[in-house]
Amino acid sequence: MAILNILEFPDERLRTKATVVESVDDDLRRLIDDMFDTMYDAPGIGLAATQVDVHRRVIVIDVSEDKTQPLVLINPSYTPISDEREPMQEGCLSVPEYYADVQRALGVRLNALDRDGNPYTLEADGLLAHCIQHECDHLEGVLFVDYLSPLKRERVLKKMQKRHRSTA
Ligand code: GNR
Ligand code: NI
Repeated sequence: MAILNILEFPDERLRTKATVVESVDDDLRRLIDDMFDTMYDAPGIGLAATQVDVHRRVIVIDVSEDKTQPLVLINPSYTPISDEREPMQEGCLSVPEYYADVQRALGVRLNALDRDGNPYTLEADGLLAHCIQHECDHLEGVLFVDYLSPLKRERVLKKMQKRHRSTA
């Protein structure tokens, strides 16, 4: 059990593209347990390995209010269920204290491996669908602030630079 350090924007390591997990073993399960500890401690509803500087395709999610729906996504991929999109206010543990509306697919069909390495499929909408897309973006080095207008992104950058000056 360990709380891992979460990288913060504009740390360039958040731009790393994660590599495919070849074997789901005890070492990986230890990482997953630490990621859950880190996510619940933060607190957040999802965490991608990229955010803790591990560049492998691993995500943990729990959108429940009482920590009862832990989801493990290894080598995830998804397809939108329809062309419908919806905006939702998003935040990110790597961009603390900043929230903005992001348009994403309303529903997605997810394919991934669970913590035993078994494949599963899941259909999601609402918050879970947004979270899946947000976390899969992290594995590609993409952050939700990338979808904002240049002006808004510049404001986020300034805010984060100020934060890092005062907490360094
Ligand atoms: O805690 C989080 N909340 C959230 C809200 C709306 C859409 C996505 C998220 S994910 C975020 C945690 C995080 O940064 N995961 O990468
Ligand atoms: Ni995030």
